[in-house]
Amino acid sequence: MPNAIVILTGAGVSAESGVDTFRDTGGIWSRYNLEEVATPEGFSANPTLVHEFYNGRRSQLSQVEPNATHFALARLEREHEGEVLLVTQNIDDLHERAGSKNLIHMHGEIAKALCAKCDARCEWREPLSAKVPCPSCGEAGGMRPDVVWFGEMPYQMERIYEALGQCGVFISIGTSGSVYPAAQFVQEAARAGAHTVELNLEPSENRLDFDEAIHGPASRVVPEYVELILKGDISA
Ligand code: BV8
Repeated sequence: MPNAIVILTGAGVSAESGVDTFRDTGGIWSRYNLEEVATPEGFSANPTLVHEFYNGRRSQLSQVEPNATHFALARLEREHEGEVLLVTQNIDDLHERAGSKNLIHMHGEIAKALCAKCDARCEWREPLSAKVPCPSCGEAGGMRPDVVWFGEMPYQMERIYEALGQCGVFISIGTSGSVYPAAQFVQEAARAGAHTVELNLEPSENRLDFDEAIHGPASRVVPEYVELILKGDISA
């Protein structure tokens, strides 16, 4: 696919909107035990704790706004002549609120709920608990946030790998490169001959896998890089 661009984003793109990251100082995993709140085993052991963890993050959605990074990526999708696929690890809705449309939430969305009993998904912006009955099957006790926990298969992997195999440029933004399979996307893209770029506050764990890296706050480096692409200085 000529001029196709694949972008991977992580928590760092929402940091300047006031959404906590996971592994920075004071991040989410320094306050919560990942095994207890982001695994199926943790959910079955203590659904109340897991619902409280996600209810807190869901309630934050209405208090935060997209930042310059989200808007720059939506502009790139609108103005770039080739396809731009945005794959995010984030479960917030800031990319879509900034106007991105060709978007995959590979780790799910906190504004959606999933019924473990009937597999129905629905928009959900209210607090969830085991008492909430599923709007589809009416059963209580099965509702969970529609997010991908550790040990679960991320969403739309086939479509992602197909796009990685055909893109001219792969850009990874605001991610520590510590969670798989997302952290391997750069190698998939490089195998297909793409130019690979890391735009991050600091070098990520897989920095050496990238052809190019620009370090600094996303709200500065991403709009600048988008400008270079749209001016034709970076050939996708
Ligand atoms: C899978 C849930 C296989 C939603 C998340 C044992 C069993 C099974 C699997 C494994 C295992 N051991 C290892 C694995 C693989 C595992 C994994 O990778 N573990 C890690 C810990 C080693 N992966 C999985 O389990 C995945 N599934 O492998 O399935 C399978 C096969 C067959 C059948 C079934 C299954 C599932 C992974 C998804 C887990 N869910 N979240 C939620 O609660 O959000 S992952 C979690 O980490 C978040 O989703 C987040 O997106 C993700 C990555 O974190 P980042 O986004 O990178 O955030 P982080 O804080 O780490 O970094 C922020 C970066 O931003 C930093 O670099 C910082 O410098 C930068 N930054 C900060 N501010 C700014 C900035 N940059 C720019 N500007 C700024 N202003």
